[in-house]
Amino acid sequence: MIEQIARIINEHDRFVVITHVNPDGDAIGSLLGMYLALREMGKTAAPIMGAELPVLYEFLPGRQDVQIGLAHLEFNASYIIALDVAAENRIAPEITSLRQSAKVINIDHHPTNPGYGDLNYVVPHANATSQLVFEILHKMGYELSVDVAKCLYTALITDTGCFKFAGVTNKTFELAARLLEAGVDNYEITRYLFEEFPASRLLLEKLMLERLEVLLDGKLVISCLNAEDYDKIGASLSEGESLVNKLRETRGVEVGALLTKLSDNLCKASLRSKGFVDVSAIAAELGGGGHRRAAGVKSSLSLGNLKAKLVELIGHALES
Ligand SMILES: [Mn+2]
Repeated sequence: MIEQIARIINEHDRFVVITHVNPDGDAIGSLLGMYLALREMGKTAAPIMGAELPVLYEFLPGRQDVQIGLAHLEFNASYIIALDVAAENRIAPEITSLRQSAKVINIDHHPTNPGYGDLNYVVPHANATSQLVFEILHKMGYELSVDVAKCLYTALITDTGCFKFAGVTNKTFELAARLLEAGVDNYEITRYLFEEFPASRLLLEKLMLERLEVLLDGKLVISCLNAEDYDKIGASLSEGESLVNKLRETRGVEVGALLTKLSDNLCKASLRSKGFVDVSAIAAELGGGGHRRAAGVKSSLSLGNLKAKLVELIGHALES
């Protein structure tokens, strides 16, 4: 499949590149990396998102070309390249109509991806979608620029937690080495991503820690935030994205869960596990999805009910 996708991209022009709603570093890095590489190859391409780029990623090259929605798209795309999008309902509603006029190339590493594209390159053991973007570009004979490498490296270190998470192998470091060889400055990227948080994020973290509860014999750490907290602090929702990781950093903890009440009838839960609990299965039971050790769900349950349900499901998973 990779050969076929590489050939199709080589032989065609006019690509729209998209990713999932609430994009993380892998989503945005893969999106901008693929977009910039297509442009460098002389192709017509546009990176399209459903909402503004999160502030955290404003250091990335290509960000100024991101279009919000379809109003300013100036060409008819022949292919839509969907990156890191686990399911079609993870595409922003503002841009789903693209699908009517163009074929979809689905490039992803979520194990739950059903292969909704016309062409699918889904590799669950890949560390990040950006690894698959790199492989395809390499197959195409594309020579890596420092700008594209920066984007792909950002994606890689985000999805591996700076090479801390499960699934990191010698291959991960080989890819990292290729990207650094292309001219990426590791500290420049890690500083932007992990040492330049706005003060508002620290205040969110403080609230999260104040409210945390240790349950299930110390194996679950759970906390809650709500939309009013974000408003009061002046933080955007994207600033809370990786806070949940903090909740699993303690000895004996197997699952960290951060619940956020987004509105009166919508809550979300971010789940992280450390050893054996498959949080993507727990999220799937409630209508969400993700990876074994990192998953999430949006739910119309009240915060209290969602929390009770999660504690129950995690309790079962810990017993089995
Ligand atoms: Mn990813």
